[in-house]
Amino acid sequence: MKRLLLMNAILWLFVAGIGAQLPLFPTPAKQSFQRGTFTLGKNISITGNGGYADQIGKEASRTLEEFSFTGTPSGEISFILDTSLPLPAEGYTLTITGEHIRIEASSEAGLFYGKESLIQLARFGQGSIRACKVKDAPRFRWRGFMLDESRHFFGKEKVKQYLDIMASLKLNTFHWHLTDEPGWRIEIKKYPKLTTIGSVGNWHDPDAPAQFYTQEEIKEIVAYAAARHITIIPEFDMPGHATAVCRAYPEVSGGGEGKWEHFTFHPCKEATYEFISNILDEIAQLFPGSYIHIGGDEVHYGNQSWFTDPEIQAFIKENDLKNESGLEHYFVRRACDIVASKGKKMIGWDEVVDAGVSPDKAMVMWWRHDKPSQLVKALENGFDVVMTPRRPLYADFVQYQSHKTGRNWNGYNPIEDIYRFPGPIIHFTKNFEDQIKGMQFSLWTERVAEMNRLDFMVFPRLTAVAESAWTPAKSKESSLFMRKLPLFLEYLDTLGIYYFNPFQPDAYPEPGAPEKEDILQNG
Ligand code: TNX
Repeated sequence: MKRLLLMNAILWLFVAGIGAQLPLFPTPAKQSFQRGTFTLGKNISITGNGGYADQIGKEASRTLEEFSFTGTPSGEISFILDTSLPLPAEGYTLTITGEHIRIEASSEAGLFYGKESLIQLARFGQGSIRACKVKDAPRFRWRGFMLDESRHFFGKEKVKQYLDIMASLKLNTFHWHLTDEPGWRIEIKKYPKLTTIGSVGNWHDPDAPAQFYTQEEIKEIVAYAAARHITIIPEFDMPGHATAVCRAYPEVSGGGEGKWEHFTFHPCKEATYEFISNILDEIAQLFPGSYIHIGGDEVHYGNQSWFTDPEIQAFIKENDLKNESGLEHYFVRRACDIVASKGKKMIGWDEVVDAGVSPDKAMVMWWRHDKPSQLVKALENGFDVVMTPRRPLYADFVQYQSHKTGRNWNGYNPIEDIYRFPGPIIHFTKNFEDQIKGMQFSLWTERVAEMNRLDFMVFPRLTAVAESAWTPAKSKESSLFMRKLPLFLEYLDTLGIYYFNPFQPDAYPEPGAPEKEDILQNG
């Protein structure tokens, strides 16, 4: 209660002066004010020009009803979908006068985003919207968020809530990290032990009861995302980070040592590739998007037995693979071909740049911020790239100097650094702009066990990610963004999200923080 009152007081101060800008997150490419105000109210007339435009009109109507504005509407709202309009993919225009609101787009996604902008203007304007013109389209095609549910599992309701907020922020890609050392999180009919054995445990407790998504739940979530123009990219991490799988089916395990026991797939057995292919058959069916992420990262953590196993060593010689890295690359090429055989394109972490896969069949996620050379190499080799460098785009890094739990690498990831991105590294991408597909905020959950800690690491930094991914550099201005941010924080309050408040950094305790510091430094 106290928190709410305080927030309201702060809000009042800010609403009074968010400046000459619309309360939109992300900031649109172009906005201008006109004379007049549109008043929303009961039984407002909303029309569409048929098909999807009618459907979107109904969705808008439902949401506006929920706001229960009591005034008399000053005019009507129309949604127009017209493929001949000269608007870019996902773009829209929004024209608001005292008498009408018109939203136009040449694509369904564009019309949807026009509707999301209208809803924000209505919500933050509390029923009255200044007359304005918005012409909007995204800077990047891939605007993503990744959630690791292997280390800790959060479940369907939380994922749906995040998909709702992502849609509001015009983020369009949810990368779902469903497999890793502690747990396998997706039902595969052909291999039931993946869930009866592989789903048991989490990062903190190897005996935690099995948690996973059934195929029915996956379908439900995929459809929920699709209705919000969000594509879900599943990740099945291999040949490393495969511990949960190998625990369930030791016959495909390639060993590992100590803490990293069973970390890798066996890279030489045909049975391994058959097993992976069968799993990918089911995954490809469940996820209609054109990409499947196969990981490919950090194999060296647990491939010790590759160096000593006589069968593996003989395989390296017979196939002229030179050494264990050559073998790793062979594995990635095989995985890439399997993914291609399912009619999909592979995505891999930036290690796969060295594997010799064709850029026609694979896309790269650049994550090692300390190796910009790997980004450049990916681009020079013709790969499309999504940028999610640890700094500033890993959400498991702390966001404030006094925070005690999370990662740090010669610094941390405050919201300001995310807002500036990709400014500081953009010179590396010069002349390769077409290959930069976008960016992603990635949340690894080794140190995220509770829901409120999850929220705290994601919000409000995700609003800055959305702005960096959507808004053209010339329309971004961090001081203006920070001035309107309290409005979004108030919205998060209504959703019960426990966010970090950059305006009162010490006011709310960091959730899940142990007595003693748990910071992973530079590693
Ligand atoms: C590196 S990023 C990993 C993850 C960890 C993360 C922690 C990547 C491709 N691998 O397995 O969870 O760091 O920040």
